[in-house]
Amino acid sequence: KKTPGRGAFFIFPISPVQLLLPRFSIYTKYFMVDVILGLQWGDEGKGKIVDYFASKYDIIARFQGGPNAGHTLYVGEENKKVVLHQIPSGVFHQGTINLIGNGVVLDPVTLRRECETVASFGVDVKQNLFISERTHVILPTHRALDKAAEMSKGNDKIGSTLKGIGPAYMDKTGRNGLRVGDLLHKSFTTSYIKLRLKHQKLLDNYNFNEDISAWEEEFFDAVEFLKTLNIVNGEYFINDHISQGKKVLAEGAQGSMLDIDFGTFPFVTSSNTISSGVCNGLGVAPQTIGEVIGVSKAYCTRVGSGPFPTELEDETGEKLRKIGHEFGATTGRPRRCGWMDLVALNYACMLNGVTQIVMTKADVLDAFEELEICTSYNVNGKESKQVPFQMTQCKIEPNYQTFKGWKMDTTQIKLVKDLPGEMNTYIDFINSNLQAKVHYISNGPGRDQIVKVY
Ligand code: 2SA
Ligand code: MG
Repeated sequence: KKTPGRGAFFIFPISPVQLLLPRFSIYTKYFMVDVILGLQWGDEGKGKIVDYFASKYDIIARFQGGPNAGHTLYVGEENKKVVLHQIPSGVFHQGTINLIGNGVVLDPVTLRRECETVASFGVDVKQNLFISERTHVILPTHRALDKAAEMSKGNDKIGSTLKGIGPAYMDKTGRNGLRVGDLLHKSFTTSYIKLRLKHQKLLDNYNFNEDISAWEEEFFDAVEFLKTLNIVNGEYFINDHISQGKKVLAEGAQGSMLDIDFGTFPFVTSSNTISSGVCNGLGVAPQTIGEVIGVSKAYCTRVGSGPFPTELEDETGEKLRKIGHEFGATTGRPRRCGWMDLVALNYACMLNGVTQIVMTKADVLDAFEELEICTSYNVNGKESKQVPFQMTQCKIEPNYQTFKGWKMDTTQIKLVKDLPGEMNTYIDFINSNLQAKVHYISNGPGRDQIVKVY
């Protein structure tokens, strides 16, 4: 399989280091893992981009997040829409291995449902899906706790997807959680009851008294199903494949601005969404990481609460939402919309070590007379090009540069030379103000609607 090169060496079919070092030695581990991740607040269109690149890779692996993700793909001749939450987006590619890594939190109920969906397209998950035994399991009480915690926060709620993500990661770092490997043990029911009791006390504190027995019944059925899948030691599994010269694509979920450490805390998700999360979430060493492909929309969206400096709470925002079909793929919630934010994007490029950018939904801007790009913030009245520590407690006003819209349908364009001049100006400006360059432009949801810039 072809190996995309690294950074400035994109013209080489494989990276120079790999040319110099013998394959099938331990050195093949260099640059064997490329990463695709979101540079904004999620929903950048990562699913389509992973699907686009998937055939170049042997393994597609999820390294963080859980059923809060919603990766939309269009499958088969009829372009049927499928939204994946737990299964990596390479699942429809024949011969590709899909790995759910240890950094993920896994809801057996969602997984089972999704396995049934992909099976209806003729995909045999017993052949191409592998799950790390170290992956933490989302229990019904985690979902209940997520709901109870959000309800207790009132107006300060995070706007979580209510999938139990936060509580499951809390049990991981709190050293209480149950892992997929534990499901196979006789003692699982005892451990489950013990943890459930702990959760019940917390739920009582929240005065949460919804009956979750139906969720539990579904959960235990799904656990039986999960036990029939390929449960592996993920870190040996992936490293063995890497040392056999296999290429891995790590698929990020959510986005860099939702990272637990660097996002707009506390309005973030509970995992490391940035490229460093790949090492922890799969058990691969830093020098295995090659290309870091950052996906960014040509504008910005955010679902859930929290700071969003370039948000447009007006007709223009409404127009972006309508044309861009900006509604959550998991929860159906309307997404907040706004202009491209170079301060946040540069921050994400820095944190991830992005080597190429894919700009998605460029065609959504086709209908706009004028476009704005945020080039700096006024933070409490002082101009800054940095993302501040506490975005919620300071006044942030974006400074914009205005661009002329291209006002034409770009959805059928295949070659960079056919892009409208105004779009080139828009992209050139972004390129000259970012630490990474736009290598691809996605101009529609279809598999073939992508223009290679470099
Ligand atoms: P959580 O559920 O604890 O991870 O929520 C915490 C915050 O993270 C945001 N979040 C997301 N933002 C965008 N897209 C996500 N996935 C779905 C999608 C979301 C949906 O693809 O559309 O359908 O609503 C995602 N997952 C988590 C969330 O909004 C909170 O702000
Ligand atoms: Mg999404």
